[in-house]
Amino acid sequence: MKLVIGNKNYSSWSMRPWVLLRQAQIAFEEVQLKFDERDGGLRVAGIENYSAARKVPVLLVDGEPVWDSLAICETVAEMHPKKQLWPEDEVARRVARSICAEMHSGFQALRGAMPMNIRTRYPGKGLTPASQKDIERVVAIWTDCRSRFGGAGNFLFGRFSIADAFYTPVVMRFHTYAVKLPPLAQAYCEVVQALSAVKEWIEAARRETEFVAEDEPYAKK
Ligand SMILES: N[C@@H](CCC(=O)N[C@@H](CS)C(=O)NCC(=O)O)C(=O)O
Repeated sequence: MKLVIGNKNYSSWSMRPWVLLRQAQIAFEEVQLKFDERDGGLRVAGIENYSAARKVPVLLVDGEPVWDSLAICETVAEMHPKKQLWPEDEVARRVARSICAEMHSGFQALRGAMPMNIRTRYPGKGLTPASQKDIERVVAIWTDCRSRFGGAGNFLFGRFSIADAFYTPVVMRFHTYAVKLPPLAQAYCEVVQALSAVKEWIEAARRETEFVAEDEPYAKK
């Protein structure tokens, strides 16, 4: 399997399946392509060799592309049933799927106002009434999952699952913009940041030097 990703500092969609595969100890070859803004809009240099959709991430299974982070995580879960990447309990699994879908198709205000930018700190930036509403919804999701399904484990559904991988980029955003969180949400952020896969991604993101203007609304001009 090959996983095609973008810049580790900026590509929140790429981070989800990468963290999932690494944390679950599923072997894969990483292919990193970089964002290119030279012709005006943002594109991923070289992506046409991997996917007609021209976006990262892409998972290549025996050369066949699977694109879109949710489809990739579903595929990985199906290929590795013993890893239990979705919660085992049926009700928990339905909720886990719902919160991943909600993250996948929603939270536009949070995404727009607080783009993922791991190596930088912008405390207090990006807080608008709309992004605040998204933050409150994330906190409500985490609180509900931890209290109903967390059990003795530290993750949303006890053990690490696809749901945690999906919310990891949000944890990165909360850190960059120093979002004030209630204790349960703060504790969950710390658990996610302590994961070996997340630490590895963060270290690589910090070493990157490319500047992508589209993802840098708060950089000094
Ligand atoms: N829903 C897709 C979104 C993928 C996406 O928007 N990727 C961005 C980078 S994080 C991208 O490839 N942008 C390049 C472009 O739009 O040309 C997923 O979950 O994989």
